[in-house]
Amino acid sequence: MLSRIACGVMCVIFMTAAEAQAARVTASAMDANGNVYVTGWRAVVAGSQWEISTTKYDKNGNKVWSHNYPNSAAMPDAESWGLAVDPAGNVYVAAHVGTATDVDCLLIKYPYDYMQGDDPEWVRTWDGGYGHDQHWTIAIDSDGFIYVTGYSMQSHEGVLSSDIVTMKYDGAGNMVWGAPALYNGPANGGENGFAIVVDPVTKNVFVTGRSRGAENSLEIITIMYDSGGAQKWAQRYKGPVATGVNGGTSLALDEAGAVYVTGTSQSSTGLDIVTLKYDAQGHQLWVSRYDGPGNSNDQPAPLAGGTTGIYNGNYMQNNQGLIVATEVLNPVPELRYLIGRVDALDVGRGLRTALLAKLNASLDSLLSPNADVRRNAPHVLGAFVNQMQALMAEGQMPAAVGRELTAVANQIIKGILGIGTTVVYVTGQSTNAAGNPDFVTIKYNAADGSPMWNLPGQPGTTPEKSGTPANIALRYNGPANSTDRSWAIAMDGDGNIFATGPSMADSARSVDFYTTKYFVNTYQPAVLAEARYDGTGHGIDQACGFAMWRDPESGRYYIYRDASGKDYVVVTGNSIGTDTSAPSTQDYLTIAYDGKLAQRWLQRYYW
Ligand SMILES: [Ca+2]
Ligand SMILES: [Ca+2]
Ligand SMILES: [Ca+2]
Ligand SMILES: [Ca+2]
Repeated sequence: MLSRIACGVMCVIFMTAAEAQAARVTASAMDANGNVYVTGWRAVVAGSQWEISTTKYDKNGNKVWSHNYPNSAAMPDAESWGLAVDPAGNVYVAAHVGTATDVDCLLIKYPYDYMQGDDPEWVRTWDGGYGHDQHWTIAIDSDGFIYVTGYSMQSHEGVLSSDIVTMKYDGAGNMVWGAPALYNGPANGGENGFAIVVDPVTKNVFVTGRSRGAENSLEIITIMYDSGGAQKWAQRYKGPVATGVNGGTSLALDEAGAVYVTGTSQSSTGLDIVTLKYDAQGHQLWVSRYDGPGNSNDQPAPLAGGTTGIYNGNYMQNNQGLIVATEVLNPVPELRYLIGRVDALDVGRGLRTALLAKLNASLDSLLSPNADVRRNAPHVLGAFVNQMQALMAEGQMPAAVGRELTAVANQIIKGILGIGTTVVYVTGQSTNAAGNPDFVTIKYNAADGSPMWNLPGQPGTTPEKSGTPANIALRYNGPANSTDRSWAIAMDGDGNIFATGPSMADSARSVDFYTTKYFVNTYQPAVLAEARYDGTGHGIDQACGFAMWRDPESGRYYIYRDASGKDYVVVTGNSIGTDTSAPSTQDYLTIAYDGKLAQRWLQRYYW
């Protein structure tokens, strides 16, 4: 048996036989020289034996090496789920290996100078002693320590259920914490760790995932361990439905050590995308829910809704659904945007004229060639803020409008002064008014969780409804008005955002890779470039994530940019090739695009 999400004794999700024949890309990364590493797993014998396959390409797309593990009939169940490269170029693959009744956590190290035909430098397995144990994902720090999380079956009061299991290894393969950290929830039910990050300064470790709650709900669980593996806090979020399905899927840290989590959360009308902020001490600072225009299912990437019938975990690259960044707003175009908003306000003409006079005076100051005049721009804009607040206090300005426009003006003032704002980007899929899922990307202010975009009248949205303004999100509904799912988000060195995932094209080519680039540091974001890829078999082609480079200082992941300034937007996923006989129904596909999403190279890996 293969590829399960254990969520306790009550639910274990298994793949269908048809899926079991296929291969899956599950993780990828890039090193400091632009080399690309891709891992996944494939059927050796259709339906009964699988092995892990990991490949290195150089930045021009030439295959450097490939290694399969273990190709053993005695251990027929081997699947990888995470890949990370340390600053020295050593490559680690997080996985599981075993039999239908007992798989164990597996970690493989390929050294930086690994050559085709070599054995891995080391292989470590860990057996919790009660059946299935597996790593879902991996993180790395600048000192070369490796962190993995996943689940481990454990015995609680004589009943077996899964706990979150988190481990720290050094580069020599020693388990640093002595024993893995296990988290068991209050219900002695099923727990899963889906994403992990490490604070680059404190080396505190953050894990998010899913945990069974007291009312049989599935809840978002977020845990912090210190650098020695001691659990410092664990916070749960169960959402508005008592027995709801919730799960954390991605997380990231800001420079103050606060942690942001995105996940799936059930509401009375389906699933919502939920984003949470906790400070470093574990206090929940805000929660922001997104319910799309279809008022139905909305989920961040990757999907973790195992009990809802829309589980797509086999296609995921873990922890690619959320980005935290610090940005400085460009004040001139944003001030023009604010002028347009105020000009459209339904207030008295005299009042509108007075507000616009302050904004236009501020814009004139900003554009002045005289430095002394330019310095006056924030003060004039401050007078606008003061007048807005007075109008709100007097009841002459609707509070929601006044608050939003005041927030915009304050952001522009920060932009003029060169002060950065920490923001959060979340991507996923969201049901539109026609009832099918679209790509969705949302930007929040990290200070309070308020949305930062305004996109009225975009295709696929409905008028603003209570709770979620429809116009806060960038959406993409593909040409078939069918299924489009954003499964990963990435940022380049200029702060532009990329999203990728599967998108339905038409009946002749089915689902394609769809990748898009957005200009985002603005109140009205725009599409900069798009790319669609149909495989050679013209079947289902599913992009599952980006191969990204980890900045060793910040610990954050970015689109790779080489020394000459060229971007490498590398997308990996699964694609139907021309050989459709089992077990080779699907190929690994890796595409490298340039910064304009023109294809640099493409590698199809099949057997
Ligand atoms: Ca085991
Ligand atoms: Ca919803
Ligand atoms: Ca759609
Ligand atoms: Ca296709």
